[in-house]
Amino acid sequence: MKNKFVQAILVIALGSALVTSCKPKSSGDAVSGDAAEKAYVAPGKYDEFYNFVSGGFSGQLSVYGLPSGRLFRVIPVFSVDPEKGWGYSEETKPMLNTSHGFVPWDDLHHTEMSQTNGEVDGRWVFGNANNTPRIARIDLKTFKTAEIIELPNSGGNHSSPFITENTEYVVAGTRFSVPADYSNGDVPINTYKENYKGHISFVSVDKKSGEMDLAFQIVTPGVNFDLSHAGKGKSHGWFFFSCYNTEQANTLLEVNASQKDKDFIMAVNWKKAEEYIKAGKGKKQKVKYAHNTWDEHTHSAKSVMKDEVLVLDASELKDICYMIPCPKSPHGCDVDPTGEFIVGSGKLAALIPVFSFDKMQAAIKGKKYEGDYGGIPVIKYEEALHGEVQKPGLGPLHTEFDGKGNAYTTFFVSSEVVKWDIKTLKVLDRVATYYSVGHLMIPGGDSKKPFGKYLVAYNKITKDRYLPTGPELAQSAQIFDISGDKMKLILDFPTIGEPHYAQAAPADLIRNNGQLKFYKLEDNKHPYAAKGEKEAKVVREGNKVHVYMTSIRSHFAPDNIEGVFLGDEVYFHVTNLEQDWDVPHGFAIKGANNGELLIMPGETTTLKWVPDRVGTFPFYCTDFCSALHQEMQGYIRVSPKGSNVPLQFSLGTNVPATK
Ligand code: RUQ
Ligand code: CUA
Repeated sequence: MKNKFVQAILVIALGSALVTSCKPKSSGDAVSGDAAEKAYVAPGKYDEFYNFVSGGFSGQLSVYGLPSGRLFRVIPVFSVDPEKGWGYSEETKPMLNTSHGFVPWDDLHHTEMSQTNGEVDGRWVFGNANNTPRIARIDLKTFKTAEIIELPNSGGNHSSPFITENTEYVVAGTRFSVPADYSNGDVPINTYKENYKGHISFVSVDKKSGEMDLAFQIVTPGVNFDLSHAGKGKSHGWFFFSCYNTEQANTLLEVNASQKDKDFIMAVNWKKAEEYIKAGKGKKQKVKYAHNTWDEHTHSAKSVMKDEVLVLDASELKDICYMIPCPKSPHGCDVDPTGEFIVGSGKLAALIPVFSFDKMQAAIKGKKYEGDYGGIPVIKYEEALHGEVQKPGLGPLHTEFDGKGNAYTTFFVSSEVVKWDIKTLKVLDRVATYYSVGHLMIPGGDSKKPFGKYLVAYNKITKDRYLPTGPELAQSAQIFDISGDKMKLILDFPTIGEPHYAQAAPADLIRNNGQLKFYKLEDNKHPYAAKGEKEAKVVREGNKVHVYMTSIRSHFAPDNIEGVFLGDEVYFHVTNLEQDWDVPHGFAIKGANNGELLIMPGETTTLKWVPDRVGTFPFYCTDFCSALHQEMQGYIRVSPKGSNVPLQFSLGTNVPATK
């Protein structure tokens, strides 16, 4: 064992010398003459692909065009967003509700698009919240977060949100094993081995509506689940999770969780798990988690607290989980388009193991085990192994596929992307990234049908690549043309937040898939909607004042309001009466400490305003909507409590003056 480790270090040292010596001095050297042309999308022309890129610690998702790298939109997911009023309007606040209360900001790592028959179908993108474990579904008809479900029994929801080939499930594995929510968590930390458990969650997705439901969880020994991918084709029905810290350390993991030569990839037979659930083998456990849904008709979110989950025990039901040894602290866990090959990227390994689904099945049949891990059978390494990619680079993290038999793996330490042949395991090409690449993405590159053509590397460090911006520098993406034998760098562009995983789909698949242009006013079921200026009014209920307001180019109705008193809570329910594409109105009122609103055509959105002083306060539209946008304004008068100013409102006429 020792010898092997020394050998590995030698390989690493040698590899690193090789890699650094052949790194080009600057990007200029690496870009070929026709690169600019390949990434050039002429003004007024559309990109070929939509690219959905995780914002990491920004909690958001950004939408770029490929190959231009142009940024189209940032979608708030696990975040409030002042650009969209998300998390500021009364209607959107429940989307960010959790069993811990309102969480305005989380860490979104991975994105995954919905699939049909293993192919990207352009309906939804899913994203994970790492910190307070949640999964979000973003609707690609509206580019809006439509649903968020919290995951109990989890911590650091990292191996998520990966999906099965017909989007039957979106799956999540806990990064931190913790005492289950349904057990006593008040235990000494050094009792990790006895008391800490892993849970992986299977969240079902309704075929039509996309609505998610926590179908069941599987409890496993305490380890860190890192990443995962579903089987496809022949391996449909299985899910693969990389795990590290199989040492079960609870302190100084950088040393203590790097002891073993091999950790595991856990293979889960989820079809079998489904059978056990049907047979009533799931235990109902008391937990607490939020399920938040957005309603397109009320233009409002609702948050429901759930209190139960079905849990299957992997150590009791011997044929749902199997461990495959995998060197060494594996991170990425990627399945090739045929579903036969499973690639484990050991962060500390000097090779990449590639496992064979067929061999793994034969090993299970023949019981070729080397014992068990916490009651889960451990398949012998060689019995599941297709082969190893030798000397690929340093610090492999993630792998994607081009659908032509090639795999592309990122190397964080040696800062490169390496192309290799899945069958022969021969390295075919390598290209430097600037710098320290994490994830990579090929459009459809984790599906059955990759679109190939481009590869995007998402880099953690940019150092000298852009104009500096103080202590924090831009993160970046780099686009490579992979249509030929050699990868060619064609463009760099900065990203928002820290990019982790990304997805991409042909533009037409999303653009021509019933994308919404505006909300139909007649379908608006918001309880405070005013669907025409005649319905505009102001209603007092105790100390609550509800303003049913409309906006249309270029005025609000009403635009003069009197009879509001100090101590009142004022709710501006603003309905945008426009029925045309790309005509939002905004709403802002002086002193509001809850941000502003942006209201889409046909939508009703509410800003809560609690005046803190007597006086007259202007409000105005914040979105440049017409030539008379600057005229789109109004006033509200706030009088002392108990004053005799009657409640009045108007537009275009003067209400009788009250002193
Ligand atoms: S993890 S590098 Cu969440 Cu690889 Cu991003
Ligand atoms: Cu409405 Cu500017």
